[in-house]
Amino acid sequence: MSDRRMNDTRRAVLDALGAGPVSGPTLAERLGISRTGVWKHIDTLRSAGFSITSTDDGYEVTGVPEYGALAVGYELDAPYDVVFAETVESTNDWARELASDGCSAVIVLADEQVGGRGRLGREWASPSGGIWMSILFRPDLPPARVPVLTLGAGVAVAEALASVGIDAGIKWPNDVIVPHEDGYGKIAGLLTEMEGESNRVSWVIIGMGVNANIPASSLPTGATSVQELVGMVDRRDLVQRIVEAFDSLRVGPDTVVLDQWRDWAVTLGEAVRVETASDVIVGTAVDVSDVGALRVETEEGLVTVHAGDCTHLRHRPGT
Ligand code: BT5
Repeated sequence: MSDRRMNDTRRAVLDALGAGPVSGPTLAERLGISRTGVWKHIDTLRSAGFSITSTDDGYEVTGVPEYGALAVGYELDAPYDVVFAETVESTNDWARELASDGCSAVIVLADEQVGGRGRLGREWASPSGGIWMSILFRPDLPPARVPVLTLGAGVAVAEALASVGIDAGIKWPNDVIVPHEDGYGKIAGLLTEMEGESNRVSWVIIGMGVNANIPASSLPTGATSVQELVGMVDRRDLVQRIVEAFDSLRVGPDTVVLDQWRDWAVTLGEAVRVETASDVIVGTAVDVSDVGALRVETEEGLVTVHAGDCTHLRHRPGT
């Protein structure tokens, strides 16, 4: 059996187990494999960290591994394959390789990145314990609408962080931050990459870096982490929440994404300074446009900014 078919069958075994206890013969019949084949898959899943007990009603999952491809894929309510490695250069780079191999709908995860990237080639610190994830998919969209996907990803991350008790907000365009009295800490960042032609995207990769189970002392100044704020979390649960929330936003109307983004945004209403490739814009951020651009009220009138680095003038990072 090819590795791919073997993996597909293993996932099918897990899917069947996720629905409740199921007997060996039923599994064998459903999946079109022998009873020895079922037993081998169960054995492999046990070696991968799943606790599977044999009850009178059949096999039952009683424990899931802490993290990894099978753990995240188990009971994930979104249509993605999951791949995982302990250490990679960058999950976005790995996702790009998968995209050039023709793959789609893949979640790429790593425990540690040694060449994590931010925007404009900046370094992204990615020690072990974080959520370093790239979601690869092929939406039927013009490139102009891709920035709205980034906003949706920010909403998904902020919502997931709220579920563990973190009061996060989104700083346009791609930072998830935790405001405090006289500044803010950056807890997550997003890096969206795409390939396509003027009217249609070929693939999109949304890179998400969430400082999860990492002490703030291992992160750059101005950064904070889940561990620092609320203690260690279940990364599997957090990843599943992020992916499920992101996926339901991305298949829905842009207006819903934009409205939810407005609810999470801490940039709107703030005095901001936005550095673009060619300009510096200072004023009050008043809204986002229907393609996710920031509208800034300046002394010269309303300016729409599509890309740039935004600083909130009242709250500076790490201060
Ligand atoms: C970002 O860039 O915020 C995008 C970060 C995306 C990281 C993910 S992890 C999975 C995927 N694979 C990758 O290789 N990347 C993506 P930007 O807005 O340019 O912010 C970068 C700046 O944030 C740096 O210059 C530092 O000042 C700061 N920084 C670096 N590492 C950080 C961290 N772990 N937490 C908070 N801030 C950090």
